[in-house]
Amino acid sequence: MTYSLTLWRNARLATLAGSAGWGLIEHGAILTQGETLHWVGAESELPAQFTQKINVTHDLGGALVTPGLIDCHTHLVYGGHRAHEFEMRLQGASYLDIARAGGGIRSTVAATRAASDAQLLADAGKRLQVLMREGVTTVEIKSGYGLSLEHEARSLAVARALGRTLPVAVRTTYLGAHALPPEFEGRSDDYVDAVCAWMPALHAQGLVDAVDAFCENIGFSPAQTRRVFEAAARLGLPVKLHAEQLSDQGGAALAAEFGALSCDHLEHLSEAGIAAMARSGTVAVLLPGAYYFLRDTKLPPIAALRAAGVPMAVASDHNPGTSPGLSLLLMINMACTLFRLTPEEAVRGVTVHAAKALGLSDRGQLVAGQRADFCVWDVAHPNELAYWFGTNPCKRVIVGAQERDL
Ligand code: DI6
Ligand code: FE
Repeated sequence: MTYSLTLWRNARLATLAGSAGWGLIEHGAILTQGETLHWVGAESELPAQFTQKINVTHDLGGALVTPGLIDCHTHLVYGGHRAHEFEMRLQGASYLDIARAGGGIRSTVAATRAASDAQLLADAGKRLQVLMREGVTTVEIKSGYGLSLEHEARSLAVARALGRTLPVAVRTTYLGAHALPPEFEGRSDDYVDAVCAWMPALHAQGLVDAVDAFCENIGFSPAQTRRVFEAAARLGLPVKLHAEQLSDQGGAALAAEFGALSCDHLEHLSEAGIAAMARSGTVAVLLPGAYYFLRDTKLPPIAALRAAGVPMAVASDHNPGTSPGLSLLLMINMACTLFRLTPEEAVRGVTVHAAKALGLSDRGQLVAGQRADFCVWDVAHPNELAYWFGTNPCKRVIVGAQERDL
């Protein structure tokens, strides 16, 4: 026997194989080898040559199995919180007013810089474990609350440490161009120079999988964003963008020009932006948590994105200012209720399309050759993942073919 296999049998599989449909397989089974899916199909069709190689068998009791969930846009590493700003907004202050008055992202930057490494790691770890209990097996974590070389490196290192110490895959994104730190007040072009200058050092330390920016009137201009993208391109790093969240800056078209993995938020996305994203194969990452928490009324152009064939992902955007939630399942529900995605689109949005938004082709579907990351659910049909909210039907999570504690 040259290799051994593990059998996970007696399941209803929602494979999400192919480009549409749930890919349902009744009385399904999965064979894993090492960390990989070796074979996926109906149990009755299990190839005979594999059966003698099976050394462990798990009975999943007829439960629904989906690919592991992927949260492709989070800001999990930060100090403090902003509950007081939430109260101010409830009394009529706007997110923009608070940001312009020096609150907002800047107040979290101060709290992040003041926090110890151990505190940042402990707080982010606690948050990540909440996401994991709902079936998240891959998570993207952005920096962007450090805004100096030292503190951006620290935030990214905390994200990497989480990936080493918890049974979850972590992808890091350098978001130095998130806000202007106070020491650069009135010198935003100098700050963009610094963001670009820090990038090679962060990359050399293995801290950066992708580069992001906040292209917005309270963030960075398209010209400044372009310079950040050029620096990323020089290092061969993929880019993504916080684009057209509060206004249309033409950020999506700019990102598409750089072959961006994703453009995220997109409430104010134009027709031209959609066309550019369709041409470059850029994923639209929808963030209903931020839309909800800001009580936004401008919907992202879902029907036009769908018509243009732009893949849509859904993510938590967890951050202390605009989306303090830690439930990807709730985001699936909100993507349907608020943005009118179908349940299948929303679930594809946290699996196949979320993987694509991270540039990962080895996960997101239950297909032979992909990573053996999957969830076992206490529901009968995958459309229920979009239907129930405020409850967690996740029963078991398997990462790299290893069952992890919930
Ligand atoms: N857009 C967002 O929604 C978050 N960052 C961004 O660029 C908000 C971050 C915050 O308010 O702390
Ligand atoms: Fe964000």
